[in-house]
Amino acid sequence: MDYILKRYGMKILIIEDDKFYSKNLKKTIEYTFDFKADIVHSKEELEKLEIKQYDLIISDIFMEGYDEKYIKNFLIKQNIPLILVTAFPDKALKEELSKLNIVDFIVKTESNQFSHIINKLEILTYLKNKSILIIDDSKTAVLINLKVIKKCYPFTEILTATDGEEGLEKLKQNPDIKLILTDYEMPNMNGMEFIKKTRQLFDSDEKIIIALSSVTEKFISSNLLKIGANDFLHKPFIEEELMCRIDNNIKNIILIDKIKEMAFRDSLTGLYNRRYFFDIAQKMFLTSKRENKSLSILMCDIDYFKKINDTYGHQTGDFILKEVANILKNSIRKNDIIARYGGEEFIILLYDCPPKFANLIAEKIRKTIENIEFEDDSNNIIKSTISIGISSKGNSLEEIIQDADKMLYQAKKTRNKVVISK
Ligand code: GH3
Ligand code: MG
Ligand code: MG
Ligand code: MG
Repeated sequence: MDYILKRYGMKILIIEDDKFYSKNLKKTIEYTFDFKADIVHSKEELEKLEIKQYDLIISDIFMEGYDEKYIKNFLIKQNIPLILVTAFPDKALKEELSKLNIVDFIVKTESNQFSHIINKLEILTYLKNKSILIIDDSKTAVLINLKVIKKCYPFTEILTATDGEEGLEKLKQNPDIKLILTDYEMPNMNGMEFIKKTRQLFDSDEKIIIALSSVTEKFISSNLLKIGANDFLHKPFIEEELMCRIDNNIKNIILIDKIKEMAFRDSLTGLYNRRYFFDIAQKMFLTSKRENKSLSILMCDIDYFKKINDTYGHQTGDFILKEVANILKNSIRKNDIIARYGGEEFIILLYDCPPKFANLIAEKIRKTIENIEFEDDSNNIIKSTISIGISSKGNSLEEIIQDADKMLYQAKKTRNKVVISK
């Protein structure tokens, strides 16, 4: 779910003779992603360039003194993932190009001219550092799928399995798997069983399953979809159709992830919001009881924050909130959770952390904030402090939070202070 915050840098080369179009495409790509894009306008410029530095090429097919033969002879040999853009798609050209090692072939349209390219880049980026699992008992079928995926998703790792049992094993061992292509008829565990078992572990927005089968038996496709496949494709299929189905499913997941981000996170600080905190904190509380692990709650409140707003303005107030949020986030471990509890209040759950150790962490946070000088856009140097209440006592999460809140109230009597429940 963190992918939206973590864009991966890529270096892109745009080959395009239309100067206006290419300039706008470069701007749109660099604005949308954390990518760097360079442009070349001619074959001569291109051949002078160190092409190996690019991760991806987006190229027009027809340019002055440069045609599709050139693509075959020069661009393909570079072995860099290549997206072709053209205003004139025709069947012969498409068939010719489909034999070549090209990621995708995008049609330039009048309206929304970059949306197809941006969409494609978003999909490729999403699948970067993720894996695709292919499950099929037929070696030939695996090879066909492998070829399409290698070509169309060049930044994604591919895993294979020969039946549902092995597929399930691979799925458990590799948390990076995001998409699964599974055959239906297989020995040991067939596609239907595999999907059923997978859905007991993962929702359809966690792992995308596309079922593939040549079986003509009635209701197989609808049964596979009903048991939990996200999509179904009848074999044999054309390569481009498989790619389109994968793209569509990934596009849906990207949207769902964006909605989740909006629902779970505070937009100013990027931390979880209060509602989501309660969701996961409740689960962690129950786990801590079961595993007999200690758990501490820290209630943190910035001191005299209203004064910062009144003195330097609301914008500077926002800036301080973000900076403090970062300090807090960087002070905790991976298994801990932090959320924005209210205006200038933050809540932290320290998992498997006895009160004594929680006290050390809170003191460290308090000192860090006390010693830091924040500098805003108008070069004002601002100092701030924070008060923290800690508790591990209570029969429910709510009781612990209430107790931590009481301790915060105590701390607020002097401010810049940590008070722990005794
Ligand atoms: P104390 O030391 O007692 O905690 O005093 P305080 O001024 O920090 O606390 P108080 O509750 O009186 O004021 C909190 C202020 O935080 C008031 C509110 O306008 C401000 N605030 C809340 N949310 C935001 C925000 O998102 N951005 C900014 N800039 N200010 C915010
Ligand atoms: Mg089979
Ligand atoms: Mg407050
Ligand atoms: Mg305050």
